[in-house]
Amino acid sequence: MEQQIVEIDIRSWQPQAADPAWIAALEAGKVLYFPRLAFELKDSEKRFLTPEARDPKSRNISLDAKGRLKGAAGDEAAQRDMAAMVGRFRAQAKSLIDAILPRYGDALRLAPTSYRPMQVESRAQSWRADDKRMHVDAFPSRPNYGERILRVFTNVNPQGTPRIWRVGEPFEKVASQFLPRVKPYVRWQAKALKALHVTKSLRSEYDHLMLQLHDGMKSDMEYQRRAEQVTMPFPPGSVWICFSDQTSHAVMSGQYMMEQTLHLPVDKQYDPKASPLAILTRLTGRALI
Ligand SMILES: O=C(O)CCC(=O)C(=O)O
Ligand SMILES: [Fe+2]
Repeated sequence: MEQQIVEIDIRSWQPQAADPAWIAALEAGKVLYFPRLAFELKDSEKRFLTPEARDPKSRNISLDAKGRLKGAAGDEAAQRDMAAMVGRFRAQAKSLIDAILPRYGDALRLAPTSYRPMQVESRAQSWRADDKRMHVDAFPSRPNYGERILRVFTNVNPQGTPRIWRVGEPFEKVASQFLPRVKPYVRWQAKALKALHVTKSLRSEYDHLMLQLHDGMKSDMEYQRRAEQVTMPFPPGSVWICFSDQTSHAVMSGQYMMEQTLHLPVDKQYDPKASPLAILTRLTGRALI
């Protein structure tokens, strides 16, 4: 298989370099990996390196686009300090994206920043929610009509434990295997889901197909074993970026990670033809949004 992970030796969150080869690789669905780019925790923030940082009633800790921290445990002062830590990662992730992908610029829409202090391998989940199975990201309740999901990850584990991912085959290969098996899109069903508030807007055929790929991949254990893939341990002190709606990925183990999600309209990509929307439109031969 063609190399799915591209290593980049920059050490600054505001690098001077923007390399067209990195841009093309990212938009082709590869993972950009920065082995020597660390998100530094202040000494006073190391107290948050415990699963107890999370409110047990929440799945995740996140800082929303308005700067409100959700899902955190602790008193007001602790929550303020945690919001500052997550907010600093947000600023650094954003400055990295701005530096290496200058044309995305103002077209990027900031989504929540998450801090994930839980151990991956000890979490029991339904197959559909289980990110230990390779998948492309697709969200059931929020149709996005082809808008991209760009994510910046960093491992902040203090014990040297890597975050181990599997990275699968290119999107077009995934899509061409699963499209023949997808359930057809039914418009009245999409309307019913909206009326019942299962979705926040009408689920487009694109969104339907992306969910079918997500579910098709995760529910097929034979595919999980047999599909071409590489296992990649991301060590603490490293960063990796991918379009998670395009890159087939799974997380196998690890603990303490931060992640920034950004959304990008397809037409603001350097090469919109590389997008899942363009690929699925070409493979199905019809308009999907
Ligand atoms: O926890 C991780 O490292 C990644 C999980 C995942 O699949 C995702 O965030 O989309
Ligand atoms: Fe994912």
